[in-house]
Amino acid sequence: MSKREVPGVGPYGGPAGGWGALQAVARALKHQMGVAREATMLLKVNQPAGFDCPGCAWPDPRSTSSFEFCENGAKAVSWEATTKRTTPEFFARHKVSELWAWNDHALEDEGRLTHPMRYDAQTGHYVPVSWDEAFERIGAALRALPDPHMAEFYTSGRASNEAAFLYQLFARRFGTNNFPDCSNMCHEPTSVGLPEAIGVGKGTVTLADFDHCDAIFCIGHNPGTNHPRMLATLRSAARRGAKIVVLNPLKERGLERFASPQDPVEMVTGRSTAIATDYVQVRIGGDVAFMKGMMKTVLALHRDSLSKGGEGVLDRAFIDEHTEGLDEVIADLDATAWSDIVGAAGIERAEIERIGKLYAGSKAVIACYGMGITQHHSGTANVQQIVNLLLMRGNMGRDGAGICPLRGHSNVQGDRTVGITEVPPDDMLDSIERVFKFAPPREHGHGAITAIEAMRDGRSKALICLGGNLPVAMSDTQVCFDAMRKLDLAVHIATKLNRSHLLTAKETFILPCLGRTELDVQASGPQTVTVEDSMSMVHASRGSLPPASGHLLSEPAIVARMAKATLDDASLDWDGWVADYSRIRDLIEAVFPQFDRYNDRIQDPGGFRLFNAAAARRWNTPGGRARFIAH
Ligand SMILES: Nc1nc2c(c(=O)[nH]1)N[C@H]1C(S)=C(S)[C@@H](COP(=O)(O)OP(=O)(O)OC[C@H]3O[C@@H](n4cnc5c(=O)[nH]c(N)nc54)[C@H](O)[C@@H]3O)O[C@H]1N2
Ligand SMILES: Nc1nc2c(c(=O)[nH]1)N[C@H]1C(S)=C(S)[C@@H](COP(=O)(O)OP(=O)(O)OC[C@H]3O[C@@H](n4cnc5c(=O)[nH]c(N)nc54)[C@H](O)[C@@H]3O)O[C@H]1N2
Ligand SMILES: [Mo]
Repeated sequence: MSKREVPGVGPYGGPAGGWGALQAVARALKHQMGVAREATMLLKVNQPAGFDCPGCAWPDPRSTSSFEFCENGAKAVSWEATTKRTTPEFFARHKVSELWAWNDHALEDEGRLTHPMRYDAQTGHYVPVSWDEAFERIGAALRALPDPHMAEFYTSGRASNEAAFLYQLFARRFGTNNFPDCSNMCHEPTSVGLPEAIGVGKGTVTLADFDHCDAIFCIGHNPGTNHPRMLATLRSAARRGAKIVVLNPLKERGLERFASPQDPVEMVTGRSTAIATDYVQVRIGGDVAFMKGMMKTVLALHRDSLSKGGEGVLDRAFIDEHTEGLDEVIADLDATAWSDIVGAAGIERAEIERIGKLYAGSKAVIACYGMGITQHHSGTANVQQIVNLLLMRGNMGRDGAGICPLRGHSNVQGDRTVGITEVPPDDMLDSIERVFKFAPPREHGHGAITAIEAMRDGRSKALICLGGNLPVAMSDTQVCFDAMRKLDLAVHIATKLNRSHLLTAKETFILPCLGRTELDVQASGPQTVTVEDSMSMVHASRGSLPPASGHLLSEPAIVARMAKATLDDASLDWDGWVADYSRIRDLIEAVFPQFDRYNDRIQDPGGFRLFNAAAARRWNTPGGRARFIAH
């Protein structure tokens, strides 16, 4: 491979974190916010009485110290709490066709949207519109569709549980399960692969498990830029001597060395902590093969031990009581030649065996993974191979062990939990029917890809976006852009301007909403929302900044008013629910029993953990057992 020079990019020898990170934060803050605002703001991130950081979905330590934020969290907060504004005057100055030539960063960097806007095709500008008129026109356009399945309800993973729940209720009452979701582009192999294997589509570990494991596998994710608070967790695991094994084709600096900005000694002395004890530069797409080599090694060790009268290396008691399918996997391992494994993994046999032995010699192992695993053709196989590896040694559902998918957006997991899914399970629909006394649609709806296809082919004519930047986030952007331009109705509930908003339909609206950092006052007073992190912890989030503009509505309020303007069902008390979000939580609890005593339990600053059957070694699979699945 030849090296290509990239202007401004060179080798970096320092650790991740440290002063470099703090300087970057300082620059971002100066660029986006006044000086007084930022300091108080950052002290409230991920604090028991503050708001949930919109930066990522890594959980918060229970005993949150003076501050718990990171370089990227600070940037994400300042990006939302910026003092810059995208006003009606801005839209009067710039035609949509002119804005199209701006880059994506420049569009968002104009700052927070301040007024509801409607696209005016005559002039090519966005023009202000009153909330009443916007909702009336949106409702009329939705009602005019010949079939409810011609509307798509997209969710980006930042919406709170409360907003997302009202949103799915609105769409299902309207008559469709069309819920394309950012999760379709992100952890879909987790949502599909994990339930088949262990009966739940979520990770099984808690933050405390990281204190008890003796090895952590970091497979295809990059905490240095994407979930930097995880580096503090990895750092303390490294310091107590846990092995940290990285599988990644690229050397990611944050996985090599980290200087904690929260550690005075490291900051003053310039020292840092080594993170990875073993860094394996596996070939792109070579993970299934590499792990197969590890499993082959574990099996060989097991047989060797048995032949010498030992107990073996496989966790037989766990396997016998809790799993099925190991025989097929063993047959597959025996039938696979090392030369094929080495070729596909791009790693020498001796090195694979060394890591296999390290795994076999560890008592409690956590496997973390991200987009390097999921964003592949073989994503589901990748995820299930990680499960196979863990099950061999009973590394599931006990202290210090389990699987840890690193979710992306800060509430992408919560949104799914409260019903944002195009493939709704029957028991959820039954509950909705029981609680709300209407028959929700049963047929499966569109995910992100099928939604775009339907828009491209003219089968879908309306798109509502609860945040996000759908056509830009999807691959095949040109197809998505063309599809967006064929719509009758496009509605964007957003904090900032982005390219999606410039792909105008016959009727197009930008509806500006409050962000996480902002005070949300409704009829009953200031409101709290709730979110769920990567480890199934649900907790409260309350903003405190004055809203970016006096014209903003909250996401639950926007969804509710859209629903009211569209549906003809007086039994749904949209106004009452928005007046007091604890009533929305009561509804969530009524539909999803795992939210039992929801409003009580979020009084605890750390929140509560949703029951995770696999973590309790209860397997919601057809056979009632965790499944080895050969790949
Ligand atoms: N600052 C910032 N933070 C974010 C986001 C953001 O936009 N900005 N987005 C959030 C979201 S939505 C998400 S999903 C997460 C994503 O966070 P990550 O899951 O960390 O995703 P990537 O940045 O895509 O990193 C993928 C890693 O996998 C490696 N990789 C690539 N191919 C392979 C392979 O075949 N095998 C293995 N083993 N590794 C491979 C790459 O080298 C890279 O290190 O970040 C979240 N955090
Ligand atoms: N090329 C490329 N494409 C990718 C990825 C990649 O790494 N590379 N990653 C994929 C992944 S993992 C994901 S998860 C998707 C993400 O896809 P999306 O979630 O659709 O995209 P984002 O860029 O995160 O959305 C940013 C927009 O969300 C809006 N926003 C921000 N905060 C809020 C809020 O609090 N409320 C509301 N209503 N709106 C808000 C702002 O208007 C902002 O412009 O992209 C996928 N696509
Ligand atoms: Mo993501």
